[in-house]
Amino acid sequence: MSFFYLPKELSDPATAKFLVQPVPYEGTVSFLKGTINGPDAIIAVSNQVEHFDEELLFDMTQAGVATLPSIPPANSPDEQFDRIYQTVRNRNLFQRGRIPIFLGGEHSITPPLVRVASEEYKEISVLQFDAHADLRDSYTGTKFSHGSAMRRVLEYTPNLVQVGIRSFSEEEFRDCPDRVRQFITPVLLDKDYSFCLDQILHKLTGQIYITIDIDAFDPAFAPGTGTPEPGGLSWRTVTDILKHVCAAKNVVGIDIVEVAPLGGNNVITEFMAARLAGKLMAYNYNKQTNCP
Ligand SMILES: [Mn+2]
Repeated sequence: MSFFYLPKELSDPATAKFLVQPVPYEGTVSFLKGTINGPDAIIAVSNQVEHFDEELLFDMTQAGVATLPSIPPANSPDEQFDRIYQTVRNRNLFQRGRIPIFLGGEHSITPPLVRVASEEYKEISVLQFDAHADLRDSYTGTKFSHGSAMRRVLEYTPNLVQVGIRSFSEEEFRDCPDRVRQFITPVLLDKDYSFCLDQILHKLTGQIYITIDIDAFDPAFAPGTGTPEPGGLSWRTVTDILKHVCAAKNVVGIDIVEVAPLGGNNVITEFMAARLAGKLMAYNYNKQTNCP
């Protein structure tokens, strides 16, 4: 199945601007399972998402959207890291002029992706949307845990901007005081949105990688995730930030992680993830903040 169920001429990996790469994985999940089913569920509902962007008023699939074969889950967290790193390098997914969109899977898929991006592009920044800081040095016995994802990312770039954070441990607070001070929390966004937006744009370098943990959203909007945290972001806040960031920066890669489908008729979370992928295509294909 291909994202948006597009015809061959619009979904050719040789020419498409956007490369959708499924990464089903839940090797280190600490609470509710299901992220291994995330990519298939997101692609399954993508058939119901309009290609015509309602803000920018054009069809984002004109640029081409290819869907690549899944990276199969490995047996251990360190094998998984190597497998993602090698596959993404071999498939040359971080090519200039093209944007890979990785669908997770748990958040531990992000560090090997940022590693490849940091080798391809100098001075990249990472923009993270998440409820959790993910800055523990290790979690549940592995350095490659979803709870350590951003701590590993810092090994490839010091430029990390964290938005939506509302849950972190004493260790994360103590060991990373500078970064804790830089959290763009949901409360801060409510209080002074334009200040937050300026801070985000100011702290990011020109080339950015975007990682979106679906639990950054309020669980009312995204209930299908492993560790739902109250007090989260809204669709309109996240998409407005993304619209400004994509207009001002060069986005080199994107991941959307931690979607754990609830099953049955509740497709809210995977539908939002599919819609978010489409929005990111639109914002990166046609860069503008002033919409008609
Ligand atoms: Mn999270």
